[in-house]
Amino acid sequence: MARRTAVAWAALGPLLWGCALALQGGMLYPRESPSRQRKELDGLWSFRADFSHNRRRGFEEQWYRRPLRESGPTLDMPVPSSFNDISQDWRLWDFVGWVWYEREVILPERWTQDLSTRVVLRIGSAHAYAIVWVNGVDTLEHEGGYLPFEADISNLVQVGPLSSQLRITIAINNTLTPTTLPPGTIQYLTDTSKYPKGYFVQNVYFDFFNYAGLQRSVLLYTTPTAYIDDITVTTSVEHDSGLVNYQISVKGSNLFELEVRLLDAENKLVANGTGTQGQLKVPGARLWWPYLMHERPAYLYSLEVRLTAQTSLGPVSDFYTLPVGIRTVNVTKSQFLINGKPFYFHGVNKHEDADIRGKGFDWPLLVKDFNLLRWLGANAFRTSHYPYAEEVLQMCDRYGIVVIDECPGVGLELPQFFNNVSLQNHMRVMEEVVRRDKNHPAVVMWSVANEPASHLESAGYYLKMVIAHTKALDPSRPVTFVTRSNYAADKGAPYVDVICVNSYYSWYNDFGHLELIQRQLTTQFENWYKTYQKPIIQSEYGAEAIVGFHQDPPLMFTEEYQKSLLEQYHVVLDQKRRKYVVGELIWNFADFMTEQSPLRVLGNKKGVFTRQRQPKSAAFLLRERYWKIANETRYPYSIAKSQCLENSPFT
Ligand code: GCB
Repeated sequence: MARRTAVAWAALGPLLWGCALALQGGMLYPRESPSRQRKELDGLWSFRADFSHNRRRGFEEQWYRRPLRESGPTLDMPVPSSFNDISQDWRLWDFVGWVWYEREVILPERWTQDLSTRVVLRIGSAHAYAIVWVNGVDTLEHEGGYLPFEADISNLVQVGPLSSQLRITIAINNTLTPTTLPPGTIQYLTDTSKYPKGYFVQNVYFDFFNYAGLQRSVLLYTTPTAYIDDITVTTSVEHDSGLVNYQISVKGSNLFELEVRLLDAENKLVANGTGTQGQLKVPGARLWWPYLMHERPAYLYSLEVRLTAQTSLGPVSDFYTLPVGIRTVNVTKSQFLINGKPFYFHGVNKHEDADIRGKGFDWPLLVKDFNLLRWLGANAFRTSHYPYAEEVLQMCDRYGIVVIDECPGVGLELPQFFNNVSLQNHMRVMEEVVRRDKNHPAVVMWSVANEPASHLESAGYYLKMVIAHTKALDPSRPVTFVTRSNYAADKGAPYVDVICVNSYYSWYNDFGHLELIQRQLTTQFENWYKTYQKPIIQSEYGAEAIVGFHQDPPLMFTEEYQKSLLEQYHVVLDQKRRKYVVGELIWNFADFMTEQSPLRVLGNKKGVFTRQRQPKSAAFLLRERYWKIANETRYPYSIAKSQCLENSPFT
């Protein structure tokens, strides 16, 4: 029965995409091509936080109208980075309200003179609400951090001889409200014996520091005025052929031709087509396999799209190349299948934060993290608790690291967060996530939320709607949310494809009683499976360890306790993974910053690596385990390799 369901799903894959809800406008990653140029605006920006009483002085004095330095003092602020940890001004650490960024840019002459060039300003993310002015003109607004937004600014830059000088001003507000994602509340403290007049704090309902600012790259790029706006690719496998279904949207012309070529990794043409949609057949296709699941993981083809279009200024051409991995994803009652083979997630949960850059995107950190993931033998992670930078997903595609892509639906703890405005917003955010990440073979499942109050009736309806919407947007991937509710109370679980459950036995309950874990975890799995008969992922488990703290027999917060707790979980995971448990994701890959609280010592210390990416004892335990599991689950099966625990195993 289970097998039949999986096969039916696979067969429907290509058809289903045709029925997917149409998304308005594309959000293709800005790549250079013969018709497209990029200009990165990373580096130092001018910066000012608006400390005025109502935080609105910047608007009252219209700081965007002239260079920021003319309206008051500015700080140097690196982009990308969070602003919180950069300055010695302590007020910036947990500043709430509007901050202002500004950068002056000189554009290449062709961009401003050639009217068949379209100039786009793209902001990788601005947490949490942003307003953008170009040369003082209100150009763009966006709600929500962690996702890109952009505007065509051609008509602002193609206006005269001096137009090559550009001033970009971005005001960003990090206030979270009951309807933002994640939600938050502002609390005014009115007891004047304790607090000055107008004193307020921002309450968040999640366990990571609310870093803010321009945390990903800002860039300008060009396309011709008629251009490839979006490409959607889904893949399936028929016998030994790979099928690549594509759909392309073009803007700026109705008179155009599209040529599509699929090249293998050696640049050899393997299939081609024309028009806005079609199917490319690749006989003997090499599949995209996860890291360690197969000897040759992460094979990528390139889909080259060439547009030739008529415009009022004459003919133009546009080129875009999209990496494509051919793979299938299916879920049965007890298995998660990639390319028809059972896949076991042995991986981590991450955060994007590290050091003084906060959540600022950083190439050395990215590469280090991927080296550590491979060292660990991790084949997967969840983007807890928000979508990560696009460059992260590109690395996952290339390295074969499987991703559960989570939206910023974290901290949905209070009943008032499940209202209609929030729901509409949540659905819009899922549209943005799917629009951005739909073509990554590494992304195998969407997660719409982390630990919402899913025992509430209102949450049940809310989750049902968000999940249904996400499935309508992308029928090719399973959808989940991560729960910590009791199996009998959870109102959202009926709608997910995979049960993702978090538990912290012998950490948040029965402190120190490691001997209870096996009993409690076994009960947890059995109850969930009995009730839903769906595959289960242990989506979080772990314990805090402060690096260098030791005690034997183990006590909480020591490296020994963290290790022993993991070992207890592993006993049960080993029993259940042969049945219906399809994954384990440790909480957390690395220590990370949180708000200050008596429960946190300079942040959350559940990392198996420190915030500086050095291993704790638990990292070695996990490494041995993950390589062992990899050896057992590899396809096609080959004898365990002794070199697995060497430095460059299995490439
Ligand atoms: C959780 C949350 C995660 C926290 C973690 C903890 O359940 O999903 O965001 O950081 O527990 O360490 O408490």
